[in-house]
Amino acid sequence: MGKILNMKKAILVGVCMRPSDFEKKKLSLDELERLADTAGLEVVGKFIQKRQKPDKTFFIGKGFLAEALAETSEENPGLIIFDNELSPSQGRNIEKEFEMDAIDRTEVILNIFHDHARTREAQLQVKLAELQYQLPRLKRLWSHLDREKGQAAGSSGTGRGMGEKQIEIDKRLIRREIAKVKTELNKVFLHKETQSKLREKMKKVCLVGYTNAGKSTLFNRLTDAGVLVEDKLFATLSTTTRKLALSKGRDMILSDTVGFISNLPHHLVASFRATLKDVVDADLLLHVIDSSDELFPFYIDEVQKVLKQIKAEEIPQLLIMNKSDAADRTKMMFYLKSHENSILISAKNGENIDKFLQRVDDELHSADKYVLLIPHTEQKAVNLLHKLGQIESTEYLEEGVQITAIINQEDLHAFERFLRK
Ligand SMILES: Nc1nc2c(ncn2[C@@H]2O[C@H](COP(=O)(O)OP(=O)(O)OP(=O)(O)O)[C@@H](O)[C@H]2O)c(=O)[nH]1
Ligand SMILES: [Mg+2]
Repeated sequence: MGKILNMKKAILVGVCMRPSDFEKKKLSLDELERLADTAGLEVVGKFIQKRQKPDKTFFIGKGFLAEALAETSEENPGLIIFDNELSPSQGRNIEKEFEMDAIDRTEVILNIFHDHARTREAQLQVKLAELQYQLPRLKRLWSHLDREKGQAAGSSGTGRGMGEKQIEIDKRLIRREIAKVKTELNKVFLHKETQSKLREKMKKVCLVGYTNAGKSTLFNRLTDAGVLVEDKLFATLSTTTRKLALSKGRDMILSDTVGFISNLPHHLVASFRATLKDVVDADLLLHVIDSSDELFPFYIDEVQKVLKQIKAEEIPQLLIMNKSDAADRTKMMFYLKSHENSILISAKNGENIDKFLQRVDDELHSADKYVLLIPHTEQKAVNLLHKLGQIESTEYLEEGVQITAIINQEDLHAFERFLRK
């Protein structure tokens, strides 16, 4: 992961394989530029080649890349960053041919994660992802040994290069390290499991969304956690959880968590199992969206894709259209009308926050609403219901009192026999 650190200037390149995807590809390169910027790099050129399929050796056309480099030669870039995923051998071929370092989007993201990991949990998760990314790419570091010393042995057909042996030793070391980190992470995971068992009775709510949507800003407005907020990608990497009082004495557990991004490397998703556990276990997801970005529907889809990947797509969602202060109001009104489960807020200036909390409360407890018929002889049960539940309506009928009330799951057993079918 050291390549980025020594470089300052980079060019970004991407291959677009379907003409209809060209606009999307441009967006993706803009995002890659933001990622590079967050990683401390200066982007001096962006180039997209349209071609039907990737070049086997270099991924991108050799002539195209040579031209891109010639065009930016005055800036003297030291790094080529690919928006598409490079195979280890393609990376090696480019570095050899152009005598320049070449990395892909995944490596940039891993670098940012590395720099932003502040908690032990995040650090372990990033380390696991890095090791898994390095494993198939080790050859890059050692191929020079094959060229220098191994060739004679290699040409006999049976012998193997020094580099190759070294790679195997290194691979074994890395595998051992991976196992160690996984054991550590499992401990974190088990600890979380115990913690969440203790909190089982309370409803769990999790903020999810694209990176930079404003999840942590909203979290801070609702709690006193003081989570770091930054106009940078991936400011948050580990989960912070707080108890939060809703109306009428009901509580919920709210978690702020890592943001998502398009084409999230799958190693990262797998490595972030401990952090993403809060998402998977939630009763309700608050999907925070930057509605000041006119492309927000695209980002919504990207987040849904990741939720599907981690098997959280069935959990009920509220779409929190954030940054209302900077959004196009007319457009938003139209969107809100056609999406019932959405609400417009500003985490920054507090607009609509009370209404939003009411919606969360309703959403969480709508499933806990019951109609009961309590005989007039059971006044004690009525009293208990007033104490434990939240009464919505009362009607006096001949056979008893008919009450509509919200009752917590753990109190339900006391009223089971009065439930109306
Ligand atoms: N105008 C405006 N800006 C906001 C609002 N909410 C958040 N922001 C800004 O958006 C940027 C990102 O905010 P964060 O809260 O760090 O976003 P996040 O979703 O937690 O981002 P990651 O942790 O990187 O995934 C910051 O510069 C915030 O000040 C809002 O309601 N209006
Ligand atoms: Mg955050």
